[in-house]
Amino acid sequence: MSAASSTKAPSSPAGSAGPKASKASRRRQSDTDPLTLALAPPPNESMQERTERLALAATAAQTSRAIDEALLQEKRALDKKKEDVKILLLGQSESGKSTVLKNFRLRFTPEYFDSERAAWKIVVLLNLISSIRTTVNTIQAELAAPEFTLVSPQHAQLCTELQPLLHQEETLVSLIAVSPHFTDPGEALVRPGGAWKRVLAESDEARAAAAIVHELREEIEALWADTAVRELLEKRGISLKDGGGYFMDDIHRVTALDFVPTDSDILRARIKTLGVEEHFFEKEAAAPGTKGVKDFWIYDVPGSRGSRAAWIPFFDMVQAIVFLTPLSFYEVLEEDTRVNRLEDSVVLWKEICSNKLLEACSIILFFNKMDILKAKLKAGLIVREYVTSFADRPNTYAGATGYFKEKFRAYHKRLSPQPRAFFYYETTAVDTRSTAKIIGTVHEEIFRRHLKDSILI
Ligand SMILES: Nc1nc2c(ncn2[C@@H]2O[C@H](COP(=O)(O)OP(=O)(O)O)[C@@H](O)[C@H]2O)c(=O)[nH]1
Ligand SMILES: [Mg+2]
Repeated sequence: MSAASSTKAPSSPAGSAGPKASKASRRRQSDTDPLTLALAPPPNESMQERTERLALAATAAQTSRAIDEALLQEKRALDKKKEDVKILLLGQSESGKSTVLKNFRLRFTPEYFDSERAAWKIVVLLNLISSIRTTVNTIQAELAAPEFTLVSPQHAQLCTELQPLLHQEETLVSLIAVSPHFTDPGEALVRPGGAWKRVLAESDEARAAAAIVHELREEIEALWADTAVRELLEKRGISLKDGGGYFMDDIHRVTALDFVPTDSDILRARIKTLGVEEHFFEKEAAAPGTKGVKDFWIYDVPGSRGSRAAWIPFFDMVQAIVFLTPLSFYEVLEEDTRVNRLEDSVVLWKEICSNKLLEACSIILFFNKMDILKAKLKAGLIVREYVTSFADRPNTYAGATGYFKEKFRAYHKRLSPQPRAFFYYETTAVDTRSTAKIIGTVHEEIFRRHLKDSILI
């Protein structure tokens, strides 16, 4: 055995250089590495250039840290949002979803509710002006008819005097509306997110409009007190909706310069939002009776037939659905007058109950607008005339609600993919007191369920 063979260096793979040569090639490689080159100081850098370069690098590092921090916070917020309870409000258009949302605000985040009063004051005035516009248009149409009996030239005069109000409405709506193309004359359709509230609360135009409404309060009162005008509206089958009619009965108060809307006013005030609104309920220490309440989210969605596809993306992220239906078996849908309102609600209810994506979701049924049902029954509404299957059951409030409750309960039981509890409440969402109690119970129910589920997981 030769010594040489025992100390022989392991042979290098063909074509490769020895250890010395490989170090040199690594150095050459790093000299040509674009990153190293980009970071290296330029040749012949002066002291001032060096200071500037290092300062720039420090700023870049700081910016990068700030971005990292922002991303981290965003991720934390997202993680928290994932854990927070999320509630979806569902129901056909006009069922009372947005009104229930305001009840949640009033009950759980009263400070937030308070902070919005200045904006809602202007919405109240917009609703009032909208009713005046409807009335003025009806009078003018009557005046233009070949022979008019109900209105006189004095009414024409009153309409002229009220014109400045209608201009104010146009100005305000143009400030906040999504686009004039989406907007009926005078109807503000706003973008979700609530930026419109700041505009209304802070703009000079809004203050000027409030002053003009105040100046014309006597003319508004004269218009509304006129029996011929009332008769005309009735003859034409026009009811002043969207809260406007409600405020017309309270002109003196709402047109005062120092008018601050009450909770009920805010609940009645209406503004239309385009698309889904996400509302975050952050626990407020000052809110009474909110011990143990955690942050949560509510999604308020549009309810008309054409916009229901927008609900689906929310189905696999919410823990609870509050489903609203007025028992308006005596009405048809605004967007499709061939469809009975209650029938539409039942179809929707069946879809929601049977949806697999929602099988783990609590569904809470609100029979809303019960004040209206009570009033209708009192005025002589006969349920059987609209719903033949009601047959000869007692034509009373308890009779009607009991009957429909069992219908909804039966569908819930039969169609739910897995058994779940049936939660049901009769509500009048414009009555803040009774609704506050119900909302408190519903909230507790949802959180109890959620807590149980998280423990199980
Ligand atoms: N009388 C009465 N009106 C209600 C009730 N709930 C809501 N409203 C009114 O019905 C209209 C439609 O309500 P809204 O909450 O906007 O319905 P949404 O389209 O489902 O969001 C508004 O003018 C509300 O003031 C209720 O329980 N009783
Ligand atoms: Mg709504």
